[in-house]
Amino acid sequence: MNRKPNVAVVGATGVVGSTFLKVLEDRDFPFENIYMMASAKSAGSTVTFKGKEYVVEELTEHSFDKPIDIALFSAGGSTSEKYAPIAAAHGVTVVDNSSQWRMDPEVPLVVPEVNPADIQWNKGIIANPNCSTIQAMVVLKPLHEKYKIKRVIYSTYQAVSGSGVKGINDLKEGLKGNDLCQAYPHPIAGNCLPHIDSFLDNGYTKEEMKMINETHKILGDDTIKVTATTVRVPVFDSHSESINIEFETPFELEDVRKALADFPGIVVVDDPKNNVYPLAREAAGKDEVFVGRIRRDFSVENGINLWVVADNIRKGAATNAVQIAELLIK
Ligand code: 3JN
Repeated sequence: MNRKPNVAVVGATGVVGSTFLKVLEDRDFPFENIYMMASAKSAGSTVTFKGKEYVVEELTEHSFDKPIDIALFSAGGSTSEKYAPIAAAHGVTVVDNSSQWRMDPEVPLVVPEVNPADIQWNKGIIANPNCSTIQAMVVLKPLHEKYKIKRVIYSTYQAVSGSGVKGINDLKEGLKGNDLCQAYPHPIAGNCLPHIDSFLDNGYTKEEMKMINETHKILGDDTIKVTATTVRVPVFDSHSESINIEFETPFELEDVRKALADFPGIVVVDDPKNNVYPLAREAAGKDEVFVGRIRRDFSVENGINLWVVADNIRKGAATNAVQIAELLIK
């Protein structure tokens, strides 16, 4: 594109939407015009972007009649289901943060450090993966290339910001002794809830199945065996993940460490003797994926354990989407 794009932010008032604005500003994303959109409920409110106030427009079937090049959507699955195809039909490229289109074979599912080339076959919609998947992919990709992954076990420790304002309020109030349960069926303060999104007939939660299915699609390899347990913990920002991996081929720990350190978007934080390992509070507000506790799993052949932390609203959502938009305008 040899001019600056016109951009729409759909869901501009939500937790992810407002972080879209922060990330666009931080990365100095070039734009000609920017339009803030949201459902009727939030329309009319204002948001500040680059020091200027914008009135949030109501998202309607006519929102994309004006010339818009890129729309960043984070307004929930049903909004994406209805409006992403309308936008695409108007020539807009939608980067959608919901799960609505992720597993559609016509829709690329992209982590820019991992499978940037998939952007090229988009038909107007590109899906942003689930936050827990994104940070895992950045770490798995260089290792899958080098040693071929046979099996992965994910155990997640997910921040309440992943549940939006209600999750954040439940924890805030809980820490003051008020057991609010607006986002979760149980108090989150003082608890770990092995329950993210709804339960399916197979006993897994939707969040767990998202991690499994999206791993296959992004790495382009359905033969990898994947299982997951996703857990909500009383942490405000950043998802932490214990990732256990079995490789097809033998490895040296030093080579793994180097492959991770050399990969874009990864910071190795691994000096346990000095109490140095990735921490949720330190990852908050950052765009990288932090990995540490890199150690051999002695219980299997070619096994390894990792601790992986990233800001779920930035790299797990807004930053990844803006990076996709950056590739689009390159
Ligand atoms: O719970 C989290 O930490 C992440 C939540 C993600 C989420 C929440 C509601 C709906 C998603 C998602 O991105 O998969 C969705 C959805 O679009 O299905």
